[in-house]
Amino acid sequence: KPTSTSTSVQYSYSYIRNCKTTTFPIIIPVVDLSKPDAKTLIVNACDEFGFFKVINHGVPMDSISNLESEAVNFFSLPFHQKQQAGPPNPSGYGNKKIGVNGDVGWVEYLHLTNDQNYNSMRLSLAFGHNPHKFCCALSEYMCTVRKMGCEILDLMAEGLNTEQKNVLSKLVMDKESDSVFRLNHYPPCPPEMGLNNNGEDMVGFGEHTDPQIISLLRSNNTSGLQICLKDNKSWISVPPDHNSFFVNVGDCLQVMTNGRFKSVKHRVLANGLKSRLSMIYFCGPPLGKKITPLHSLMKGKQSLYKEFTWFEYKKSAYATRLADNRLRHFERI
Ligand code: GA4
Repeated sequence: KPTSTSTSVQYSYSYIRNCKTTTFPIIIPVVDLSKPDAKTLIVNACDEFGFFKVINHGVPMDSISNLESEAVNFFSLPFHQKQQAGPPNPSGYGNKKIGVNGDVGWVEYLHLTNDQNYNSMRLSLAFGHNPHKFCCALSEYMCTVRKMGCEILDLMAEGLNTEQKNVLSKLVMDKESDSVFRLNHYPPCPPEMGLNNNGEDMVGFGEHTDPQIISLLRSNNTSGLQICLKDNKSWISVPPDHNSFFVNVGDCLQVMTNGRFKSVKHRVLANGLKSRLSMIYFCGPPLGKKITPLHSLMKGKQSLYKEFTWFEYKKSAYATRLADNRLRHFERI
């Protein structure tokens, strides 16, 4: 594997091995949140793909473009200045390294928490002054996107006929909710590095499932995102759409539906020409919340999973590699 000596650290880059793409065209489900059939379409999409696109989402375009331009400014700062934001645990700047167990991608990122004061402190270290504009854009965006996420979760709960409509959204609305936010910047990958000798693409962000309940992704118009189908073999490229949001089912929701919805495996391929900027809000429960299947879905059935709290899941997740199946550890045998 080629290595590079950027910032005096040696990286061993990964290339996409499994490039089997489907021979038949797959249409990614689109849910119009303003239509009465939204709840049914959400449940169908989660059953089929664990993934869907949302239009008429109610997040103002201004709120999106303000944060996008602040993020573009941040990522164009010199490397040493971005590093002043500190390492990404929990809020801070990361470059190429993802997690602490050796995963590497052609990506740099800002990892931010729900705590706006802490985010603001970290960002001011990088800007060397009060990052007022960035912080305002960030908290406005996080607030409106969380609202959209909760609307989606309410529709999902209704579509699943749960006893309480807010059984999922209340976890995200809880002031203790452990939601996180991530800005990923994928710079154009130089042609000599983009493909290896076997013609395999450089990994931007390696394959993984998201740990939380759902993730809400918005990106600029650069391609790269792929999702894996339920056969666990076929990958499909998701055409970018900067006016819409994409929703991923995460591991928590897989457990809360007792395995009915599967968390979607996804990855990002590096792009040789354009940079990709994505902003992802990960809707997470409070740390002490027991993650168990929803009562209304059980009807006397046994849970497929051992009981665990979100804290216990996270503790074990941070010891895994990105591509690992993090729920296996909690499966009942
Ligand atoms: C994947 C989804 C989110 O980006 C993230 C990632 C987290 C991290 O970058 O710190 C993890 C990864 C993600 C799952 C396994 C562990 C933790 C890196 C890693 C190898 C912020 C998250 O919540 O889980």
